[in-house]
Amino acid sequence: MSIVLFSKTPTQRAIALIRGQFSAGQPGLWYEFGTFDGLYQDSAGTTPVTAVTQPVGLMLDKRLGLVLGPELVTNGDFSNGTTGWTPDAGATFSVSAGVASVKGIPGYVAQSFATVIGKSYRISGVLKASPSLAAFAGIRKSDTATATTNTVTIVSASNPTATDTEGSALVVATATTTFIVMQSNNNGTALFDGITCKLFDGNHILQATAGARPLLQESTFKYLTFDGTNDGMATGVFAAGTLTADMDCFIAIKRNSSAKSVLLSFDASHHFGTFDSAGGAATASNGVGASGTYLLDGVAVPGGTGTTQAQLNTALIVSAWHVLEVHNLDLSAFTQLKLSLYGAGYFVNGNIKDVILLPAQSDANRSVIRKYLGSKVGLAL
Ligand SMILES: [Ca+2]
Ligand SMILES: [Ca+2]
Repeated sequence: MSIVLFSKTPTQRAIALIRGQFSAGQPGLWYEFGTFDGLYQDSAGTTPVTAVTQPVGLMLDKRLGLVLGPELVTNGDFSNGTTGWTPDAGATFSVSAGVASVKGIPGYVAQSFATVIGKSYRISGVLKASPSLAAFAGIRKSDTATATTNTVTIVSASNPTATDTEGSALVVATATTTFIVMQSNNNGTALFDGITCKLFDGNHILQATAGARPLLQESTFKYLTFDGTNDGMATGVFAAGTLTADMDCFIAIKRNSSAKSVLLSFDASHHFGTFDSAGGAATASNGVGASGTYLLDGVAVPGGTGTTQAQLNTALIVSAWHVLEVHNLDLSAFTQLKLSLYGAGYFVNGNIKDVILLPAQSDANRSVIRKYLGSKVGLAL
């Protein structure tokens, strides 16, 4: 009998450290793409990324472990008849053999539950093969029982007669009460089953416009390429204070041109990671507290707490990978985080690898995270 002791590699130790910093649900985000895991071509999370050169419409925040929460829908499998579901005045609603039937001109049958604005939820459902034609039938997320506000279609068809169709989408809650609505138009009878909704917590980041999605590329390692024209992504809107007043951000980046750009922003007056050769005395962090300090590959960028856009531009040499750090950011006023979406003239022309935003760390921890990101882009830091 022998005992084998496994010692962790530096990468394993770094991943364990990062996970540990989020183990109690701490604020921040962690976009990590050593694999295709957590990347989707569309913004609803329907089509996974399966090859390099594909667009990335949704990138999941891995900081909370990508764990689904408990089921929020009552009787979504209709095993308990019509329990939990409420038809509007125009709907004929019944359940038979565990399948819901909705008819109307139009008819709506809804269920609501509490949600947190800005948090992401995974909603799925099946539009069953149905007995009669309908101009539209589907399952939708909405802020109202008749699907009038902030509506997202999970699955739908115009003539749902032939086959079962399953739909699934990641949606961001836009109200404290969210409705799931089964709808059938034009007096068609539509059949539904298997409706579920679970919290999928994290600051997932997305781009709804196909032409503005970064592309996944690979050269030794995987990274995202932003075209400098319109590519960028944004999280859902969350409450101020969700991100806190003392945070550190780590990004591996390789610029493909010296064009001015903004890495991360909330609005015109709240941004950081801003580099611009003509930026003069304008600070590289704007509206995010006075104490943010920049390091590049572990070396302080000149300017101290007042690093300017021109100083950051000079430090971030084009066509080379760097690990950029910003320490002690005050992000408490942010209600959204945009990656390369500050606006016209400021899109990132370059490659971005992992992004980690977390509560401010000790210098020892910062060193571990820096070396980890560096190792992923071929830098020995
Ligand atoms: Ca059923
Ligand atoms: Ca583009």
